Amino acid sequence: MKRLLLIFGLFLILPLTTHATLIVNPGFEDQSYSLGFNPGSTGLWFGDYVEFVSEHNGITPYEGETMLRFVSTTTSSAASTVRSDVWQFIDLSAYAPEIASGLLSVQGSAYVNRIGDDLAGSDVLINTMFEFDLFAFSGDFSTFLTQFYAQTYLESERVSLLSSPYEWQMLSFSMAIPAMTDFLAIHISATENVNNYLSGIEFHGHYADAITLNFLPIDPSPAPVPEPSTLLLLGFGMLGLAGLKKRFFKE
Ligand SMILES: [Ca+2]
Ligand SMILES: [Ca+2]
Ligand SMILES: [Ca+2]
Repeated sequence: MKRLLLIFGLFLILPLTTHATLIVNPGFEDQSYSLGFNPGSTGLWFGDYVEFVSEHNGITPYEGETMLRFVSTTTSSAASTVRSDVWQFIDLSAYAPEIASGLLSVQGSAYVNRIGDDLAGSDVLINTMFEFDLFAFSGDFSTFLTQFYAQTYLESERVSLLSSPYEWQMLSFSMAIPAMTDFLAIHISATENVNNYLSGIEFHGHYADAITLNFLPIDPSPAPVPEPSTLLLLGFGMLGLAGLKKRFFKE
């Protein structure tokens, strides 16, 4: 039994260690982009009107030569909504056995930056909000929009930030992958939470770079049952420890 669990454990962890990140083009270095919300492919950024730029408004990419610049809240330069959305689908079919085990978690991180009110011109104030989230879906990614609007996805996790100007700030989350998951959709956005433009350029200097999404393998072997509770804590591993710490000491 012990040996079986060990083999299972290795099987679980081996394919994961070879993947640094699940995101394709994580730093927006490749100009590939699909304008709109039915890209027909995984591993490609898609969504509202954005640009991949080098130095812009005095802000340089967090990493590499280029970064994402949010421009408009829709797929054109004239808009009436409030969020510039960029997505990528992640096909998890290669990890079906591990996902079925229900033991996989992922951790995501993204860097965002923006100009300050000094460059706001007649607008006086610049929008400050960024959001970063992840959705787990069952089924084919062609059902994304239908499922998204019907909120029939399996799980979601969101972090948001009222950002500071001229400073790369990190957003991060972790999420357990539900056992029925077929694909993930990672999403990053800038929101018009201060000035809402109905036409023209909606964001005058809002950027993102270095998006990551990595598996956090959870040790499938059963925790030992020692008497002292401190030893029991060790059995949960680093993830569990961090989670418990948060829960116990945050409030
Ligand atoms: Ca970059
Ligand atoms: Ca939008
Ligand atoms: Ca708008």
